[in-house]
Amino acid sequence: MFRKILIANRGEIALRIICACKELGIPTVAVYSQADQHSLHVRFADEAICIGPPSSSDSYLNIPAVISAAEITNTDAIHPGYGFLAESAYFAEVCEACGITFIGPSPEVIRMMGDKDIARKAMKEAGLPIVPGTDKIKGPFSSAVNAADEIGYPVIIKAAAGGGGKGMRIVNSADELPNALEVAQNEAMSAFGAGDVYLEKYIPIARHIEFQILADHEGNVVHLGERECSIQRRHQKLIEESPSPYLTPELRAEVGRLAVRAARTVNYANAGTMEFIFDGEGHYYFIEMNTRIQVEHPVTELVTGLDLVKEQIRIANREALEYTQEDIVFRGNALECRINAEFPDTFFPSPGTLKTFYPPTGIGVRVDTAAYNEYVITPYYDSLIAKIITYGRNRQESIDRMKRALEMTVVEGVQTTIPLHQSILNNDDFRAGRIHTHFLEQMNRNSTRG
Ligand code: MV4
Repeated sequence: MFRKILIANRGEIALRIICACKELGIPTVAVYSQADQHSLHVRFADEAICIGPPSSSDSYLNIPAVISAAEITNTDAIHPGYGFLAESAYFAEVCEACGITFIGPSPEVIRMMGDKDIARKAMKEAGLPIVPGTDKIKGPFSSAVNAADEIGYPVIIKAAAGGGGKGMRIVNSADELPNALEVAQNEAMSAFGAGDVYLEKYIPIARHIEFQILADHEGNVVHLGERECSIQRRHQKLIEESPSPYLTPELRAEVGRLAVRAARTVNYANAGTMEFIFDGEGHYYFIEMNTRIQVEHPVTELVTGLDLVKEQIRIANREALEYTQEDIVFRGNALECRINAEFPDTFFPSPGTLKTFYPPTGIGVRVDTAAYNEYVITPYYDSLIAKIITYGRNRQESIDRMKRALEMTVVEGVQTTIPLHQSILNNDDFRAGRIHTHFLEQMNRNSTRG
């Protein structure tokens, strides 16, 4: 097993990785920015090294600083968590060149999945259905207009280097398309340093459902079912759950089999997620693959009983999966509410000091957080305060537990998403499982109408 693992991250996910390392008996190294010197990941790791000033680009994204911390501490593996360097193929290459194991897939597969247009083609090749669409738009916009006519409006422009909704733009007619393409390319260029965009048919009312897979270096691959992630604001997920109220056991097995086959085709090794759009008429389409551990991984852990972070570490250590698909049992229902420091109406961040922080406890409740009383939410990083995850024998029970858990949560000093979560949990459509990509807009329309 690894001598020592450096955690190239902060906040709740850094603590989550420390939990896994402690249980596996592996010493840990925390890295932290000057803004994070009083953080719990610094306190709970066996060693801690400051890697720079508060801004992410000078610290958590600073590859030479992270690698130096690993060398100084004689670390032989790095876990990147999510965000920051987690999907940097270049960082994975630098780790490899320095003789440090990157706890994630190969640089080649990160690079392939990081280009959404290439990922689409690779997954199509591997047998997954993809949304009708185009390659990267090259040359005059007239060719894009012709392609869009063929696909049929509405179409959606997506940045090839994007993902997670960044740089997306919906286009309803041919006369809007040239201008929208220009704007999208410029946006993509300034956000990602690459202006390439492609088109897909836009599925207006859809469900966003992702499949979790685990794959080792020997070609063993299992799927761990799905997470329903349709409830988002500004393309940030708000609530996730497993299983999806939409999927039958048959459909789950069908899509799961395809996801497993696709992962094997690209020689994937790590935890990974295939995102799909379901159109509500029996069709589903692959849209992108995430090559990291995700924020919402706990709901899958609760319904499968597996520890996904430990599995990532074992896989990176070239151990074989200890189970096959038949051993994976889905039991009960889990729900995750992301508690962010933000204004409930505008979704703008609300940084500040948590004057009181009392997380909920009790049966069926898990809280992943790095917050405490007097913890400061800075404007430098994302505004996540805590993930509250509830588990129940069925969806009704995990919803009931979530409602009481939110009532028994105290966050004073900043505005939070808790009131928004409470209105969602009380919404009849949500409770009936009638959720889709425009659920929040619809809920807000209905409530302002009275
Ligand atoms: C789509 C889509 C409909 N049609 N692609 C959003 C996040 C990114 N990972 C992919 N996303 C979507 N891609 C096609 N071809 C719908 C979404 C989507 C969404 C869109 C608008 C408003 C909310 C949304 C929530 C989840 C997914």
